[in-house]
Amino acid sequence: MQSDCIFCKIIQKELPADFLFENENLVVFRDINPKAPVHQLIVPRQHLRSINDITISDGQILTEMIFTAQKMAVKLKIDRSGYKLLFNVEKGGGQVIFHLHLHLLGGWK
Ligand code: DGP
Repeated sequence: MQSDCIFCKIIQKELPADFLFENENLVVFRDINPKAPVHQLIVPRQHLRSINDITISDGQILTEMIFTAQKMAVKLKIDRSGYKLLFNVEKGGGQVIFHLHLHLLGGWK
């Protein structure tokens, strides 16, 4: 938990969010500013700043984030029509919240 991190506060339920899934390792909630009909964020409970900060020891959580995205896509029935998974990395890569998260985007007609 990092005290000035919005996503840490959402994970701790100190700030509201529309939760879609959670377990002991990660949470999924709706993006407040959706860029697609489906726009969810898959967020590890552990505070990691960005993809730059991960090491081989974080492999398990990264794998779980991707499998969770796959599972959410099936649940939403967008798995066959298709979707995007996106990590923005640091300011130049469009990252504005510096707590690692995977965007799940889809649902276009
Ligand atoms: P990124 O640019 O990759 O750091 O994406 C951050 C996303 O987080 C952006 O699409 C908007 C979303 N977001 C920012 N603040 C909040 C919030 O307080 N609640 C929710 N649900 N989403 C947020």
